[in-house]
Amino acid sequence: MNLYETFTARMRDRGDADFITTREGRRYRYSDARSATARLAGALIELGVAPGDRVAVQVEKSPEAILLYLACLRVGGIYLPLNTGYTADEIRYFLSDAEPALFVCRPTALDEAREVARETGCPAVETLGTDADGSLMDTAERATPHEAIEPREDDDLAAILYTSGTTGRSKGAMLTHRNLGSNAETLKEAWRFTAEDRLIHALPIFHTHGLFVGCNVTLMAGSSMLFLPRFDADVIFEEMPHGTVLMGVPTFYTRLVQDERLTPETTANMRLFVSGSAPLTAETHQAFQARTGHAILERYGMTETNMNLSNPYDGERRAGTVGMPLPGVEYRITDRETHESVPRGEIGMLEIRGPNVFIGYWRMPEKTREELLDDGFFVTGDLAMVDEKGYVHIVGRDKDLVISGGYNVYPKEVEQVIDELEGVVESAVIGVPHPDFGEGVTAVVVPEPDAELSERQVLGHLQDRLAKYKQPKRVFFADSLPRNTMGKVQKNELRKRYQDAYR
Ligand code: MLC
Ligand code: AMP
Repeated sequence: MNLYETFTARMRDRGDADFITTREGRRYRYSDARSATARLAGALIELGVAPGDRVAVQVEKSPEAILLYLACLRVGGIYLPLNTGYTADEIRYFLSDAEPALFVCRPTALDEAREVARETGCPAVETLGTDADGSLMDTAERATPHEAIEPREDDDLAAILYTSGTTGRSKGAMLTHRNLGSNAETLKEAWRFTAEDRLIHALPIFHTHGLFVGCNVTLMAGSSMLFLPRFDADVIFEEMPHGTVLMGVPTFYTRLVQDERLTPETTANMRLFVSGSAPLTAETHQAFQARTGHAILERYGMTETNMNLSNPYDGERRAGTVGMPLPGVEYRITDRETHESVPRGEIGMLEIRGPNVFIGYWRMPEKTREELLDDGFFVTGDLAMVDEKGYVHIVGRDKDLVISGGYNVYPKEVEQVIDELEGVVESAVIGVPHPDFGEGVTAVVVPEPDAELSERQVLGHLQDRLAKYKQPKRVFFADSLPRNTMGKVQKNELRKRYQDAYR
């Protein structure tokens, strides 16, 4: 069934209730959202989007961007959101790989977007601004509203989300209507979402966390969301008395606990704080609880799988753990080579199976086979162990990945760009403890003997090539990189060497 059809039932029930509001006084009731979505669906059809077509979207956060996502579902399109931090170089790859029928960009980026679209053969480019403006909105205004909902099978694609790969090439995770619908329904129940809830939404809406966890759960429950352009502690404190739930990456919580305004009184109206996308330290969990009486609910997910494990709503939320499998989700902790389960309490590879697990990487059958096993389990690349009470601990990663402020950065991708710079022999990119972002992207560069390379030059070279969050916070120089007997760079050694870089 088309996921939009499931949402429509909620929209009908909720009629005049708020769906999305903003601090600037913008307001979409559920009934407004339905009609705006029909107009946007009419525009998509007029622009040539047919069922199964990809719609690539790189726009700033706005209520209309969510309506566009819904309109895309409605016409049977495949929504492809892109981080606003991606550079033209990065976008070129996504468009050439996904071959969208339409690219929706920011009004200020139109010239660049047209150029990239021309190079990659994308037939249509429209704009969407943050004030219900842009050419897409103009087209929607004129278009005949499209009231029908395109029939879809459970396994038809609803979205493709790109996630960087260890080889440096991003992979498009193919998510179906069933994947998104089942997870939203499960989370609504598990976290007790109701029509009374008001989510303070401060995450970006181009990744799983802000888009699917935040918005799909809201839609499933018929709740409302306050849409904030970004995380800003001052605004969060102003809004908590009017909100009930906050979803954030650990950086949200480390910033909040440093703020003296965090008290039982300022959080009294809130019923739930959820954390995910990166590890929340036990210290932050405990400090938050001591200051507010609220135990943050930590959960674990991935682009490929939506949400898998969650601490309980009722019962102990154990600091430093990601809880237990959500209903319908299975996990096992295995030996990396054999995929046999390891004895309880031992560390192994975390594998996940369930209706939430994606169906593969877009046009990458081999990559898909490596990570999605024949028996349906997905190999996450995360190392885990289960404790005596059945709570799962994520203890490390078997993949070369840095998570900075909840954004994934694959070192390989950054290293490849650094290595192109003249005077560089080779480089290694690592994550080391960072007080704000959890891990700080850090580069270690080996220059040619007579090259005069500076940190500034290396960063300057990356400036227009990689999104800001992927750029190293520091660049160090070394005569050589430590290697094991197989010739592999020993990143553990480097992480130890630079562990105090941000302290
Ligand atoms: C911003 N900067 C970052 C950064 N965010 N650098 C590294 N890592 C980040 N995450 C840059 C800015 O460009 C700026 O550079 C400088 O760092 C300081 O910025 P800031 O003003 O302090 O950042 P802010 O806007 O407050 O953003 C920080 C943040 C944000 C943590 C609030 O990054 C954020 O909202 N992250 C959420 C990511 C997310 O949604 N992840 C979910 C993925 S889905 P300069 O030089 O210009 O000053 C997923 C699955 C799952 O993982 O399980 O959920
Ligand atoms: P992404 O590919 O952006 O979806 O990021 C998924 C990765 O984020 C997972 O594979 C984990 O490494 C990490 N992650 C998500 N939630 C948690 C969590 N609660 N604790 C530790 N790591 C997490």
